[in-house]
Amino acid sequence: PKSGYCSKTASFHSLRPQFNLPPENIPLSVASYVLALRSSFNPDSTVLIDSATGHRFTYSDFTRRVNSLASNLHHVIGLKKGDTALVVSPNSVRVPILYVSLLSLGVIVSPANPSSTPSEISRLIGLSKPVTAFVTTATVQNIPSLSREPIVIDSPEFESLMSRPRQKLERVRVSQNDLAAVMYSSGTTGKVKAVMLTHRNFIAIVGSFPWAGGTEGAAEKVMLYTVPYFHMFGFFYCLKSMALNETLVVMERFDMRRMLEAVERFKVTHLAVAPPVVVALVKGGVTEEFDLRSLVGVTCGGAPLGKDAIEAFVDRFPRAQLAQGYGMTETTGGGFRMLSPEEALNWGSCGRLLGSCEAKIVDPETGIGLPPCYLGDSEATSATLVSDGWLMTGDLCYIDKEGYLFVLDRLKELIKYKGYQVAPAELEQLLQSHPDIVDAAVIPYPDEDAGEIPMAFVVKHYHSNIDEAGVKQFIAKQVAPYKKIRRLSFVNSIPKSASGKILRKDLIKTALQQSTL
Ligand code: 4UU
Repeated sequence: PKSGYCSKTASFHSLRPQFNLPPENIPLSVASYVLALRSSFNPDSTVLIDSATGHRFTYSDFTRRVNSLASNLHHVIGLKKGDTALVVSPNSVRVPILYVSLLSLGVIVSPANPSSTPSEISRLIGLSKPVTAFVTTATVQNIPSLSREPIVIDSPEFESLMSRPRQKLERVRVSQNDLAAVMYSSGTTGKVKAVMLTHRNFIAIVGSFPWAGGTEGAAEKVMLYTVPYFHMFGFFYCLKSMALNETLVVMERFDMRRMLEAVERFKVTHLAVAPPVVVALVKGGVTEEFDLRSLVGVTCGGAPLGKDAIEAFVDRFPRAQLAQGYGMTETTGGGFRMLSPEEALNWGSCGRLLGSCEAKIVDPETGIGLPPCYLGDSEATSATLVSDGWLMTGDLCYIDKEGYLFVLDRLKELIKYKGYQVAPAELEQLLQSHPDIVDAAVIPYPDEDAGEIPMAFVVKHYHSNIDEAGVKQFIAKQVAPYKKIRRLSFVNSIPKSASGKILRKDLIKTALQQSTL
């Protein structure tokens, strides 16, 4: 059938050409896989451009640094296969070089948000048990002591680790089923979890871009990703760009004006962004000051993109294709994407299944597989569960007859602030730790710029005179800025189900009613 739906298994198969994974028993790290694909292209092609300095790294510069760094990390620093390394850095040209080096050694990469507080980092370390951390001069003070000293990557010492190998490195045998990365996600419930992803997971995702290893579509693509490389979207996109002969323009911190300057200066052809950047691009006149004619594609994902933003974008940038992608940390970023101009015309959808993926739409209450076009039950509860090898996304979706995915709602307890995950349960626990707070609930509140902001409902002690600013500050001191509580309402009680579960949908309704009064 057109949609790829198979009634026998109640699952959807990709409509794209099937991608053949390398045989499982061949040792292959995703680093070797990426470099092998790239090596079929011109060695003088540019892999990275530092947007701040304009410095370019050709493929030969890049591989020289990767090899030198890998050798020194092994021989000088003592990292070895199976070790885990935390990486706490904003985007920089050093990050992709570090990722590929670590992956080639079989060292497990564990990237964390550089805006995390020391207590947040400690929690992550408790899960992933890294032997060392790669940090920057700005993040080093947030790292508790580990068995090895942290390595500061914006330092002259790191530069020298990248520039000369002390000793030749024997090729490390990495099996495809070895862990490549441990990334953090709250999944469908509140607690942060360490997601284990193998080299084969990444090979399957990178290799399922249809032009992998071929020349078609690989010409002269200049990419700029505002999405952070520590998040799955940015992480696997870096690997994909390195593999597919693309040039990656690297910007340390998002700034609209600097991004547009970089598009003009480096003739950027594609952007990968979260929805707030699309909203900002169509708002305000700043885009008019720049020559953006090089731009032919914008990929957006990580959170829902509103219909208004899509229409305004198509109006403002008629030459640029706006393509959506849907994925999760738990799926190695895999899932649904738009990969052609024809697919991108399907506004509001997230595209079609990647060649290496399969999907099932199940009734959230019964778990029974549903055919195309069925809409689920929005009253249902969500639970993360992996049964029969399937991963529960916690999203309310349907797939239409042409195989396009539409995301209607999120059933799981997750707030997406500018595409970043904020777990309500984490904030609720912090709120409840305040001596003046009796009970609390946190919900996503719609916001034009951020998509959603964390909003708290707080029941305070009858004798307490703590105010809104006091509560907000109490939380702000303990969490990364993107998790801050940005809206708050004091209430007498938190609505709960008979089993004690917070009735979030009721609170969301209350919040929206309050705002329209
Ligand atoms: C509505 O956000 C991500 C991954 C994003 C991604 C990956 C590959 C984007 C484009 C791409 O090509 O991962 P997490 O783990 O931070 O969050 C996953 C959740 C999903 O379950 C869903 O609720 O983020 C939400 N989400 C989306 N929602 C992700 N993409 C979309 C989307 N529309 N396009």
